[in-house]
Amino acid sequence: MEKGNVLVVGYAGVGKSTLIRTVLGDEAMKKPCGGKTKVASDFQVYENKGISFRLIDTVGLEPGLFSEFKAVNAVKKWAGETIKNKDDEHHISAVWFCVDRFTVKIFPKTIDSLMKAISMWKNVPIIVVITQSYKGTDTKEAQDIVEKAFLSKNKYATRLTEIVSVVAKPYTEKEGVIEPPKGITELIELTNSILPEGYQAAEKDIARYNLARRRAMSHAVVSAATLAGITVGGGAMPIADAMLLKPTEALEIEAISKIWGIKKTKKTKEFIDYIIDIGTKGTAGKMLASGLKMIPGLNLGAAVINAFIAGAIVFAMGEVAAYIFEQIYTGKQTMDDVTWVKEVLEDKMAKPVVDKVSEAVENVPEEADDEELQNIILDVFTQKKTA
Ligand SMILES: Nc1nc2c(ncn2[C@@H]2O[C@H](COP(=O)(O)OP(=O)(O)OP(=O)(O)O)[C@@H](O)[C@H]2O)c(=O)[nH]1
Ligand SMILES: [Mg+2]
Repeated sequence: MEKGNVLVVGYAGVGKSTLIRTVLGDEAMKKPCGGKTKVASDFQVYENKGISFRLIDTVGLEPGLFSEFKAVNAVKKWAGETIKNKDDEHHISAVWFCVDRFTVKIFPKTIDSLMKAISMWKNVPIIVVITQSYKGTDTKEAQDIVEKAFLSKNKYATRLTEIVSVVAKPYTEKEGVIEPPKGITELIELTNSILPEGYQAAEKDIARYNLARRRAMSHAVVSAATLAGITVGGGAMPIADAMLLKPTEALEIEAISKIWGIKKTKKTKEFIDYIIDIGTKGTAGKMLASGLKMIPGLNLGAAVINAFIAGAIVFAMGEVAAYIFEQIYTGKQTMDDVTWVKEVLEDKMAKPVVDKVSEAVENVPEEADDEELQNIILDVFTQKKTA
């Protein structure tokens, strides 16, 4: 299948590589694809076979140096070679210009040099991506600044396709509130829609791809929450008191619900509370507690073990919540009937936690720090059973 190429540019540290990783997935980042051309260190080309465009990650420079945008010049060469060869594998179909909440302030001053840097691609549509658009940052103001800058010159105005605000990676606030990724599936749909016809993926393929992205973004939230759970568990006894993890789980599940487009209403709040209740003091929570207590030789006095168990519980709770929201998102289940939720929590949360903890607990190093515990948990839960 022919693919479009999207050139991703922006100043150093605004979040280009982080965004690309979330859009294409961890797997895609392991092996850049340069085609036949030797890829320069100033830029890398990545792809995921599930989506209709490649992303070209460039090394950002400090603001003010756009006229010497080395990486873009390297991409120019890469693209230019094949124009001569009449091969449009290296054709640039769109530009994502990334700015964050700091660099957006100088955007009006730098737009000329930006446009000059990409002047080789005259009619290529531009999407401005406002990265790291966390809660509390004035997204509207940032978008206005960008829009005004483009409207200031006629020849720029026609190039701006859209301004999209994103969070590419979960962002944990001081109070433990996790802000989930946002704007990613919209950016993917939008980019696909502006590719030349014939490159565009069908709607159902985009939907399938975005479903996988939502899963991956949920998983990223679960990883962040697991780390928070480990911290809580290191200072307390999660088996003796399942309620200790309730706040962490509530923040985790709320963040995941946003990824699946679950609106914040009274009904959804009750639904989330129900999940937490079943998983803590309800049937699944009880199964979990008694199962853990029966694991032979489990030293519940050790802080590292408690931290491990707490992390495992938060991990499994999050994965199950992601599964539950996916069922609702895809229309396979509803929030009206909740008996299925109870079963899912028993089968996919309580049982696996007991199994995995009994399987892995012996190998938890006594001096493991929180990050090590997090990695062990991610490993044991994502491992396929060998038996
Ligand atoms: N939590 C969170 N961190 C982010 C996000 N975007 C970027 N960051 C962080 O910001 C830092 C810079 O991000 P990069 O993706 O490396 O930025 P870049 O634009 O590729 O930078 P250069 O390659 O130097 O041009 C990293 O520490 C990222 O983890 C985001 O959406 N959420
Ligand atoms: Mg980078």
